Amino acid sequence: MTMDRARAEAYPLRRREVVASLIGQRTDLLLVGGLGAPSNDIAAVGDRPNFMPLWGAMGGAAMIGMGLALAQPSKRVLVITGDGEMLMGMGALATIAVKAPGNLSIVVLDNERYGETGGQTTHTSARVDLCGVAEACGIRVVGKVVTAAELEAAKPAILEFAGPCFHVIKVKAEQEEMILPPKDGHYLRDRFRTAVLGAEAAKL
Ligand SMILES: Cc1ncc(C[n+]2csc(CCOP(=O)(O)OP(=O)(O)O)c2C)c(N)n1
Ligand SMILES: [Mg+2]
Repeated sequence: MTMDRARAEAYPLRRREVVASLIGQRTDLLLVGGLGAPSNDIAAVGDRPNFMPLWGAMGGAAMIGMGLALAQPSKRVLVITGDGEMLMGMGALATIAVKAPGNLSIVVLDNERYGETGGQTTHTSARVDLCGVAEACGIRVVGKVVTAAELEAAKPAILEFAGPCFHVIKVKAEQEEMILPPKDGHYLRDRFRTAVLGAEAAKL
């Protein structure tokens, strides 16, 4: 198995710009961030009540997004996670395809690395194709993005199309400044529940 270290350094898209261009100042999306860099990317755009960063639960982001999407069918749920995190919970794609929440969209920022722990190459730097896995599972909308033009073209699918939607966005392997979201679990839970349900209902 060849792990290609150099390729990801040459990908044109930069993760911070990708995330900023996807979420902008939107407060209507329910955002789930995979642990580490993807959550930092969202925090760099702006930490908001509609954002649930995961500080652990590696491999669980897509499944947490699925539960949220099923529970809140009138809201768009966007999961932004990393390739290492998605690889760890790949089985989620089968369940997501079968439950098929139309309001769920998953974006994998694929730098072909475990960035957080020192940049070890992941299986996507070799032969593993997460879009192929999602397609084989039967996820309705699947796309791979490498260029800025492809990102623009994919935006309506990522943000609006009836899903489930799954996109792999190849991003340059680079270390960004750490901009950490809040860490306190109780605070994050209460803040997110209030954002989703309103202050009164969130108290129950
Ligand atoms: C179960 C578990 N294993 C390992 C870790 C350590 N860990 C934290 S983040 C991370 C890498 C995440 O890689 P990826 O999802 O690709 O994100 P990137 O930083 O590359 O954007 C690892 C291995 C962990 N937190 N939990
Ligand atoms: Mg990664």
